[in-house]
Amino acid sequence: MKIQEISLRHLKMRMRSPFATSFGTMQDKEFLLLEAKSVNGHIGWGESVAFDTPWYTEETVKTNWHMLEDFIIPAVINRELEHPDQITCLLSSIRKNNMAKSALEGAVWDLYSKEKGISLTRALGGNKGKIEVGVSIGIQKTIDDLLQLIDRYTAKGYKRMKVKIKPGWDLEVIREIRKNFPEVPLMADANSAYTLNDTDLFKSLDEYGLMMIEQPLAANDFIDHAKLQKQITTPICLDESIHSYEDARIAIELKACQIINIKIGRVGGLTEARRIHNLCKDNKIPVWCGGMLEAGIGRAHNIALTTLSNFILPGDTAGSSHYWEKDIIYPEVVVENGYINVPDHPGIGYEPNRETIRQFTLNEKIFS
Ligand code: OSB
Ligand code: MG
Repeated sequence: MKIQEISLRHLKMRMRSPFATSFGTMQDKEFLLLEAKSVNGHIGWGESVAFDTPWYTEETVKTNWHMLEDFIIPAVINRELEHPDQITCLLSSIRKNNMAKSALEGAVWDLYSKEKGISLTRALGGNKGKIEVGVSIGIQKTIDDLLQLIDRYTAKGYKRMKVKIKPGWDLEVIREIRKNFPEVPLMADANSAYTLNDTDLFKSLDEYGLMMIEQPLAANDFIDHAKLQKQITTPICLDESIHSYEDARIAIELKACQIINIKIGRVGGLTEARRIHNLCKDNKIPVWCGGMLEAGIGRAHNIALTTLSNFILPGDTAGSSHYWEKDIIYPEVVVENGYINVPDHPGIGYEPNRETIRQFTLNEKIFS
C-alpha cells in the first residue's frame, strides 16, 4: 500500500448543546479531517481529536495542522507500507504530538482494511457484533437540569451515566443523583480538578457506589493517584494521565488506577491503543473507550477499537445525533437500547458524507 495523495481539511461544526467541564465550555467543535488516497484508488479517513484550545492536552487544531503539514505527512506520503504498525517507526523522530500522529495513523488503518477488503474491526482483531454505550454529561446550570438529562438518557437505554464534577459541583450533585436514581450505573469525571487535599471528599463519595472516578488529580501525578486509590474503595480510572504503553505500565505497577480510559488520539493511534489494551488485559485492568466529542470519522474508529475483548465497560461513544444536527458520515451512528451495531463493511464501515464535509470545511490543503 502506498499513499499517493492526502487531503487535509479544517472543519468547524456546531454542537447541539454546549459541553461544560471543570475547564470551561465548548459549543463549536473545530477539528481536522485527513483523507488518504492509495495508488490503488482506495481512500482512508482519519480525524484529529485536538481541540481549538490546549485545555485537555497541549495539542490544538493549529499545532496538529503544523505537525501534519510540515512533518507527519511528508514522512509517510509516497512510502511503501506493508502494515499500519509501521507508522510508529516512520514517525519515531517526531516527539509526542499524539493526536496529530493518530489522525494520519487512523487513515492508514482504514486504508489498509479497505485494501484487504475487511472491516477495521477485523483488521484490529475485534470480534463483537455490537458494543455497549454510555453517555458523558457536562456540568449543568442546576442539579435539576442534570437530573432531567439523566432521566432522558436512562429512558434512551444508555448503559451508564458519566457526570462531570468540579469543586463546588460534586458531592451534593452525586447525592441528589443517587437519591433520584438509586440503581443507575454512575461514574464521575473530574478532568484533574482536584488534589490530595480533597481526599476527604473522595472518601465521602465512596458511599454512593460509583463505578469509578475518572482522573481526579493532575495528569502527570501517578504517585498521588496511587496514594488516593489506597484510601478509597471507588476504583480510580485514568484518562489524561495515559499517553502511551509506558504510562499505562507505570500506572498499573504503581497501582495508581484500577481502570483505564483509552482514547486513540491521546495515545497516538490504534496500534498503541491496542498495545495498551493488551497490557491491561494481561494485568486484569478493564478498559473502555473515551470520547473527544468526535464527528463521525473519529467515532467510527472508536467503535472498531471497542470491539477488542478487554473493552468491558461501556464507552463514551454516544450516537451521532447526541452531538450533531447532521454528522459527516452515513449512515450516522445510531444507539439502540444502549448498543451500537458494529458495521462489517470494509474499513471503518461508514461512508463520509462529502456534502456535509464541504459545508463545514474552513480550509483545505492537498499534498501529493
Ligand atoms: O474527559 O472524557 C473526557 C470530552 C472532551 C474532552 C474530554 C472528555 C470529554 C468527555 C465527553 O467526557 C466524551 C464524549 O462524549 O465524546
Ligand atoms: Mg475524562
